[in-house]
Amino acid sequence: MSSSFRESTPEILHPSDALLAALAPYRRVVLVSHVNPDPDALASMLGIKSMLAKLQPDKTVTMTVDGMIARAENRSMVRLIPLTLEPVERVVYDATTAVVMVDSQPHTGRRASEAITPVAVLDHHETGGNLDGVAFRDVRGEVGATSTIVAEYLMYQSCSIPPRLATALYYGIDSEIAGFPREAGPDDDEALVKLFPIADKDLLAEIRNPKLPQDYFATVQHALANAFLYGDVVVARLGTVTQPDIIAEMADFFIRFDQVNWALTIGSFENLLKLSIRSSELGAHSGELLRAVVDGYGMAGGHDRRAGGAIPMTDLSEEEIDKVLAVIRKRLLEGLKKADCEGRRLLVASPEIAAP
Ligand SMILES: [Mn+2]
Repeated sequence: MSSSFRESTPEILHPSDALLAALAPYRRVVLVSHVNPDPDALASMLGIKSMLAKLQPDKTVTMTVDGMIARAENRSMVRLIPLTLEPVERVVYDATTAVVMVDSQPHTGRRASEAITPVAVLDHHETGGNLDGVAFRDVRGEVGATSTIVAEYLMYQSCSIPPRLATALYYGIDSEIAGFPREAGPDDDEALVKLFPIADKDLLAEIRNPKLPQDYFATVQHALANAFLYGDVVVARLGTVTQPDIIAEMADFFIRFDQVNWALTIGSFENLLKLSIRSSELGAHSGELLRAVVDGYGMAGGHDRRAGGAIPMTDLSEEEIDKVLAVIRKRLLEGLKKADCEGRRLLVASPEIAAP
């Protein structure tokens, strides 16, 4: 295809060509994602960096971390791939810097700062952000992972995908669509099939099975002791957690209970009350439900079967937090038409056996 043909018919440009064109005038690229990035966000950044290293090699490309790498699997991914990440608050921007946002959109409450408008946004979340002023957008709600989009770019651009990059992208997709029912499409499956033969399977196994800190088990204990059932809805309070991703992890845990179709977990981390919701049904519209539940208090968004939200609680006393949580539970149960369900503990306290 000649370049003049491309220029005269921009509508047939592959999105990767359009992204490269949008980034061409800049000397530096800063890759950003959502707070506490997950494997999909991390792999997407690595994939874009790799594509630019081949096709626009004069650029300096920086991958960033907003918040922390929290979950043990994500920490092992960063250590083992390995990934070099700059804390996003330390990055200095100038006129030659293009920000590329992956796995998130501006103004969705999922970033520490919205000060810089990205030149490009690649995402698969159904929760729309504010894309005003964003020159390049590739947002595909039907795709299960942003890494799928990035893998497609690399393959379309004939960029080599070495084993470690393939491992990262494979895990980015697989970890994102691992639940049941699957929120994935044919594009995700095609990417997985193409990446798996190249991926380092031993590295993948090591990333998936990291050692867990004691805090992890303490949170599990706290969650089990403070889980309540309302019909087929389980609501679990996790108290104050030492890493924020465990709130979603515990929602994934509780949704597997065979008596529930909905799980909501709530924990405090730093100055936020964080919520995570799961449904075991397709067509559940979890993101919309959670947005309605936290309306007026905070923000939420996500996918059909899973969503997350956060409520700032800097100025709230314990009493006020309890009041907010009571409203949240009431709204959730009303939204799910379970308002008349009597709450009961998931488990009775288990007796402690004398130490041997
Ligand atoms: Mn994602």
